Amino acid sequence: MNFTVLTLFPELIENAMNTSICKRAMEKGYISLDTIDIRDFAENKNGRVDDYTYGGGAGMLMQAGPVYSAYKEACRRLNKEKAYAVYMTPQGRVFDQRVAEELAQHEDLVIICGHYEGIDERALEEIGTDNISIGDYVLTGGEIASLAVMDCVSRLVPGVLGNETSASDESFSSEGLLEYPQYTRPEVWHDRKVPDVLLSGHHANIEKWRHEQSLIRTRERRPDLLKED
Ligand code: 6GU
Repeated sequence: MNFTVLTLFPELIENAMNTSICKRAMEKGYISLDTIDIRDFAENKNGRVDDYTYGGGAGMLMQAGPVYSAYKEACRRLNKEKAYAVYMTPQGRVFDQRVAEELAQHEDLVIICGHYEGIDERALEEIGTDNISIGDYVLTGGEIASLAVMDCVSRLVPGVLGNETSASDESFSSEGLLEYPQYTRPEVWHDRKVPDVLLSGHHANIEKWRHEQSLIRTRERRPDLLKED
């Protein structure tokens, strides 16, 4: 999986991705990250990439030219005529595990992070972006949202997690249930004991208990997940 992020804050993206599992995945070559600073494609001498909106109203908009030039540069680096592009916007389809699995099928993802009040619509139309939101709230820019998407997609790339079962066992697995509670040593902590069944060594009973706990937990915390879709 090759991520290319178009952003005004390339350092934020690089720093966040150079941590933990994503860092190791890059070192091992399972994923790669390239950032393109949209400001490098400013069409004036002072490096501005925003301007007032036609029709008036508050706030500035990112201009079509610099965003489109940055996208073409991404395509050039990827040796592709048209690379799959995702625009991070609260107006997009809401990101979930299913969208993550879909995005993980692409070899290259160009992720566009907007700022100010957004991006001139013509650039987005010309590129033909897939529009993605990470939830119904508003962030100041697409960068933090892009990091959530890249982190989530990365752990679906074969090899990244090492242990192949751990991605599918977790919350939002194919069964759509939350994960069961887990425990590690010590056996007793603050007078709280690890459930006996987990110490029994009886694997069928352990599996049954875990499935029951998943159901209880989902019913309590996310009853919406139990509704048929
Ligand atoms: Cl993708 N971008 C911004 N700016 N705000 C958001 C978002 C994205 N998803 C939820 N809120």
